[in-house]
Amino acid sequence: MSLSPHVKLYGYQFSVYSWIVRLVLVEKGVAYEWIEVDPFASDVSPDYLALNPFRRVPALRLGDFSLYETSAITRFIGDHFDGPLFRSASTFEGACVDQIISIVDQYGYWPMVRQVFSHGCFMPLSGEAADENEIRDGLKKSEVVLGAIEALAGDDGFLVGNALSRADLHLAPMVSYFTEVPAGAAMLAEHARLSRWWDSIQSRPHFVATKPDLDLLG
Ligand SMILES: N[C@@H](CCC(=O)N[C@@H](CS)C(=O)NCC(=O)O)C(=O)O
Repeated sequence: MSLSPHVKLYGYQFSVYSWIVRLVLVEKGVAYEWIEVDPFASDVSPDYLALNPFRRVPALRLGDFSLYETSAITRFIGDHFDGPLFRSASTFEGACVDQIISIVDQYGYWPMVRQVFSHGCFMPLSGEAADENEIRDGLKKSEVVLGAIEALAGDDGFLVGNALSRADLHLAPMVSYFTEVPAGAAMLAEHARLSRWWDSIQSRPHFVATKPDLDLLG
């Protein structure tokens, strides 16, 4: 009997990008093995750097096949494994999913996560000195991102169309971290459609089950 290779996900427990891939795997019903890699450590192993030379997480491995870059990984999971969820399609909706993922990656991650969340939550909890200027600048840049996605979001509780897509799961972990900071939560509340979306997405059982435990910090 030959066993098919199983998915190995290399990620960091507090990483939003690793969380996105975990979410897509569990929503799709794909079992995986988690391998913890801290990309901020000084001693990231050469074996991991062979998987991702940019020293970022996550990376995925399936037998001899390996992949990094989160949107490529989630597209692969949607298309490779059985079931209709997250199949890519060259339709209007497929393009809108890619558009939101790209906005999140290019304009959202840094201000929402690395400026507002890191300096407003992660660093204080870890006992590191935070910089208020980073929070202020991050909030200003996040406002543009939230405004753009608010204008694109649908009314049915999903960002694109009337069903869960990779776009929802790409944004949700970043909004979760952003709203850990009171000023971030207040900013999200000013966006009616995104607030409704957030209420429904954050109560999904898989979202709750995969949420990093920030109490472990510090
Ligand atoms: N473009 C990458 C970004 C991944 C990324 O930035 N991951 C963060 C953790 S959430 C990381 O590894 N950071 C390490 C660093 O900035 O040195 C992707 O889509 O996977």
